[in-house]
Amino acid sequence: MNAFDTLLPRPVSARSTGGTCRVTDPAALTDASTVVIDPVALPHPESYRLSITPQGVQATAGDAAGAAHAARTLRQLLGPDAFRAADIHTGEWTLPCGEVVDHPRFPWRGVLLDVARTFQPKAAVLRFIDLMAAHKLNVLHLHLTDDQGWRIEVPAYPRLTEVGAWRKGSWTGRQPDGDLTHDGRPHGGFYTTADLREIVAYARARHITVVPEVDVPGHSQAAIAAYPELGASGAPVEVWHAWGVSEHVLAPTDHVIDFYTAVLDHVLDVFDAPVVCLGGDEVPTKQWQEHHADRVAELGLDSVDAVPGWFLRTLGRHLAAHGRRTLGWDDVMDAGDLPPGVIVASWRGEEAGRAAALAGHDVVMCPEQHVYLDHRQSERPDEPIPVGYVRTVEDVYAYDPIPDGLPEDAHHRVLGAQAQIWTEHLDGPRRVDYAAFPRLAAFAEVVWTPPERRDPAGFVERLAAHHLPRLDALGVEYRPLSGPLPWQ
Ligand code: TNX
Repeated sequence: MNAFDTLLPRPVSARSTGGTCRVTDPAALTDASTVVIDPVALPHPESYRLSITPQGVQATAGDAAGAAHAARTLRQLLGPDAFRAADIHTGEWTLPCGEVVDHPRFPWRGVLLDVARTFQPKAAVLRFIDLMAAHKLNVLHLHLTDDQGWRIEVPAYPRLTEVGAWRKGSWTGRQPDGDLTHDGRPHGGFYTTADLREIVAYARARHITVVPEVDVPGHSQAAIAAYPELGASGAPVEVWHAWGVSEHVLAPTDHVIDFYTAVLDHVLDVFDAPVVCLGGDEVPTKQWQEHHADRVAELGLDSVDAVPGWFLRTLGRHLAAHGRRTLGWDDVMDAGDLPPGVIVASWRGEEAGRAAALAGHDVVMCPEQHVYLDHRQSERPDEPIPVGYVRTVEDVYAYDPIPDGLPEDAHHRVLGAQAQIWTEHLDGPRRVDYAAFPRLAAFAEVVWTPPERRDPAGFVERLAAHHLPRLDALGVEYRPLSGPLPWQ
C-alpha cells in the first residue's frame, strides 16, 4: 500500500515517488490560502493537484473549494498528530513524496443533522462542520423544525421558540432503556439569529453549504403548539414528546401561507443556500378530511391527498421568486404536479429517485435502507441504539448513489447523496459521534471516489490503520470496529 492509499476519501489518482519531504511549518502547509488557483489547468469543480518532492510541495487547485481539499489531503498525509488541537508532535514533520490528482464524483455530498428531535448545541454543530470538512463533505442539511421542537428564532413570531423549542417529556428522569416510542426527558433549545448566521458563515468558510429545512405541512406540531391557529384542528396542543408522526398538521389556509411566507423570508435572510427544504414527508390527511373538506374543494384540489403538493407549490413559488430552489422528501412525488425545479430527496428507497430523475427532476439519494445513520450497526443485543435496518460500515461503503437501472443519459440528474442522522435516539453529541463515525467516512468515499477506485477490503484496512487514529486525535467517539461497545 503506498502512502497515498491511506487517504479517505480515496483520490482519483495518487502515486508514490519515494522519499519524504521535510515540513517546517505544518500549519502554513494546511492553510488553503497557500494553494495556487489555476482553473484552466484544473477545470473540474473542486479539483486539486499535489506534487510533493524532497524540495517541497506544489499545490494547485481549480477553485477555492479545491484549494481547501488540497490542504485537507496534506493534513491527512502529515499523520494523526496533525489533527490534534495542540502540537504535541515529537520529531520532524514529513510528507511522503508523490503526485495526487483529485476531484469529487458528485457535487452534493450531504449530511442531514436532525437538531429538532435532539437539540445540538451551537458548539457541537460547529465541531460537526469541521468533521464534515475533514471528510470533504459539502452540504449540511439542518432539520430545524418538527413535531418535537422548533429550533430557529424568528423575531416576528417569538412564541415559535418561547413555546415551540421546549418539550416537557412524558415523565421526569432518564428515559428507561428499551422505550423507543417516547422521549422521557424534558428537552429544548434553539439557535438565535446570530447563532445561525455564525453557523452559516463558519460552514461557508469551509466550503460547506447549510441547507435549512422548515418541514410543512406535517411534522409541525411544535409550531402549532406555539400558534394553535396554524393547526388544522384548531385545538391547542403541546410540543410532542412521542416519536413517530403526529396527526396534527397545518391548516390549508391563507393565514398559514402568510405566516410561513414570513418565516421563510427570515430563513432566506439568514441562510445563503441556493436550496431550502420544505419537507413534505409523512403527512396524515385525517384532520383535513374532518375540518377542511370545503377549503380543499375551493382550492380546486381533487382530494386531501393533494394538499401537501399545494403547500409545496405555493411556498416553493415564494422561494423561486427569491432565486432559491425547493428540496422536498420523495413523498412530494405522490401528489403529482411537481414543479420542474423541485429537487427530490429519495428516502423511501431508490425507486422514487429513479422515477424523479426520469421525470427530469434533480435528485439527492438518501435511501433509508443504506444511508440512515441513526439505524443500528449490528444485531448484537448490546448494540446501544437498536432501531431500523442493520447498516455496518461495510454496508455503507457498498452503496452506490446511482439508482439501479437508471439510464446513463439521466445520471446527471443525481446530484449526489446524503447521509441522515435523525436524533430521536441520539440524545446528544456523544451518541451522534457513535452513530456517524466511522460510517460517515465510508459515505464520504461513496460520494467522492470514482466507482472503479472503490475497494472494500482496502477501505477497512485504511480505516483501521490510518483513519481511526485521525478520529482519535480529533476526539471523535466513534463506534469501535470490534470489542466492547460504550453505553452497555
Ligand atoms: C423517517 S426520512 C423520517 C424522520 C425520522 C426517521 C427515523 C423522513 C423524511 N422522515 O422523520 O426521524 O424516519 O429514521
